[in-house]
Amino acid sequence: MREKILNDIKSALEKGNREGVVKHTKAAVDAGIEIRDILNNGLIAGMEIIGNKFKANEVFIPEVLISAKAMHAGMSLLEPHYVKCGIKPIGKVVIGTVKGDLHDIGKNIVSMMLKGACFAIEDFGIDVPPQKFVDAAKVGDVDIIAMSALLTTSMNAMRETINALKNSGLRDKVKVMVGGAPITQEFADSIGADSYARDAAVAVDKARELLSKG
Ligand code: B12
Repeated sequence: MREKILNDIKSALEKGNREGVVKHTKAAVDAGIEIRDILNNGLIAGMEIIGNKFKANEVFIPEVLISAKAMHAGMSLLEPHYVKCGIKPIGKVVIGTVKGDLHDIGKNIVSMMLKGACFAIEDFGIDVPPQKFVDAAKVGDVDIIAMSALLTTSMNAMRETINALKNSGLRDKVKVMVGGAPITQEFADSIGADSYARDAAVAVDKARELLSKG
C-alpha cells in the first residue's frame, strides 16, 4: 500500500502530472504514511528521476519546469503537517537562493522543515543579490542567513555575500548556513560559512546547533 502510493507520486511527478501528484500526495497523507516518508520517498525521489533524465538529455527544461510546479503543489499539501508551533519562534532565519540561480525546490524544503522546527522564516525567494542579505542582517533580529545554490556557477555568490557581510561590519552579527547539491563542507569552510547541511533534516539540526552557540 505504502509502496504503491509512493510509486504513484513518483510517476505522476515524472510525467509532470500536477493533478496526479496532488491526488496521490493527499492519498498518502490520508493513509497515514509519515510526512517525511512522503517527502523523501515520494516527491524528492520523483524529482531525482527527472534530474537523471535531464542529465541524460531525455527530458528538457520545459518538462522539468512542469514537474517542478507539480512538486510545489505536492509540497504545499505537506507543509501544514510540519508547521505546528507555538507563538514564539526559537530563532529567525532569512533564506534565499543566491544571485544567478533560479532553483528553489530544495530551498523551499529547507524553509518548510525549519518552519516545522519553529523557526521564523523570511524567504527572499530566488536570485537574491548579496546586498539583500546584508540589508536583512542590518535589521538586527536575524539569527541565521541561509543560502541555497544548485549551480556551480552560482556558488561563488555565497562567497560574495559573506564578503559583503564582512565589509559591512555585520559578519559577527549573524550565522551563515549554506547548502544545495554542489555545496560541500570543504566549500563551506573555504568561504567562511558557519555551517553546511547536505539535506533539509540535517539543516534543522545544524540551525539549532548554531543558535545554541549564540
Ligand atoms: C528542477 C531543476 C531545474 C528547474 C528549477 C525549477 C525550480 N523551481 O527549482 C529549471 C527548469 C528552472 C532549471 C533550470 C536550469 N538548470 Co536545473 N535542475 C533541476 C533539477 C532537475 C532538480 C533540482 C531539484 O529541485 N532537486 C530536488 C531538491 C529537493 O534537491 P536540492 O535542491 O539539492 O535540495 C536539497 C539539498 O541540496 C539541501 N539544500 C538545498 N538548498 C539548501 C540550502 C541550505 C541553507 C541548506 C542547509 C541545505 C540546502 O536540502 C534540500 C532538501 O533535502 C537538477 C538536477 C539535480 N539532480 O539536482 C537540475 C540542475 C541543478 N540544473 C542544472 C542546469 C545546468 C540548469 C540550467 C543552467 C539549464 C539551462 N541550460 O538553462 C538552468 C539554470 C537556471 C538558473 N539560472 O538557475 C544542472 C546544474 C549543473 C551544475 N553543476 O551547475 C543540474 C544539476 C542538472 C544537470 N545534471 O545538468 N533546473
